Amino acid sequence: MNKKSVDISTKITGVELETCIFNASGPRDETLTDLENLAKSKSSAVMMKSCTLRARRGNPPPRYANLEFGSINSMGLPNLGYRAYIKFAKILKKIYSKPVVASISGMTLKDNVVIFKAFNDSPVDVIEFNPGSPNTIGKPIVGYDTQEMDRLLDSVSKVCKKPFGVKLPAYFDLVHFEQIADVIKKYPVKFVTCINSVGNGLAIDPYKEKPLIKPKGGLGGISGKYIKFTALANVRKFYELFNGKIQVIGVGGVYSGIDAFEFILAGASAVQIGTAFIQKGPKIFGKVQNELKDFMKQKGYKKLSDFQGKLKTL
Ligand code: RRO
Repeated sequence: MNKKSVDISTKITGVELETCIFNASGPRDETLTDLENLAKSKSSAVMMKSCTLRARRGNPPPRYANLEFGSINSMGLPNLGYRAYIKFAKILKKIYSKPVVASISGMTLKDNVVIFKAFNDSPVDVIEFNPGSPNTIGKPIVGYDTQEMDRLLDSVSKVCKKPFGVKLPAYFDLVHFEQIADVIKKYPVKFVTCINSVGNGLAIDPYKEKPLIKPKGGLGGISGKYIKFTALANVRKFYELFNGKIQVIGVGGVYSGIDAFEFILAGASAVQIGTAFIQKGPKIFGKVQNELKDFMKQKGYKKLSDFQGKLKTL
């Protein structure tokens, strides 16, 4: 069996992806140049930066730092405003053949409704709703408030005509998985993406005796290898709770094909790459895809469904 005969294609909300590996919303996906670079890379979709009603400059720098095993950020949702991403999607769809995913992160319920409506008339294939950045100053993480999530999903479900999913923060308590899954199940949510960065970590430079990033006294979202195990647990729990009715996309600390394999084994239908894309550049997508194919080949697996969700018990 050569590598070609190993198929790592997938479908998200019925949209076909040549491989199950693409970029996470956030890193290097804010400008048209960024997005064209993603379209030219081996990322199997072009995921765009979370957008708001109006353009935002985000938090003051330094607002991102690489760490030994990942990163910390408090970008504060810098983006060009949703109209720019509708324009970019049109350009991308004209020139490149890849699925384009919009990420919507309105600051209020009303903003989200306006933005979702506007994307109905855009060529984006899928929408990932990001209701909870950990870094907007003065705002709690929405994903931790089930009532607010319910209100938001109710409103956007009523207006959205595209297939959409929800990007979730990390949960750490089994009761919280069940509570949020029960809310999500009420709506036509097609997938959840687990997980956003783990909010409000603090990285310190011991020599300067200062935090590494400036906003919020140094508190920011932790990503990369530090959060892989939390991400895997979140993928697994939601995979079990949704029973195949809602897909799960995994993200958090994917640097290798074996990382991706673990996410799919836990139940993910696709895997996104965030911090590793910042740190390694676009070559990370091909590297993870090739390593995943090699590992599957070693195991005698030919397609993702041979092992997806089939984590064994001890
Ligand atoms: O822009 C950000 O600060 C940001 C967002 Br919107 C998010 O969803 N997750 C994150 O770690 N940073």
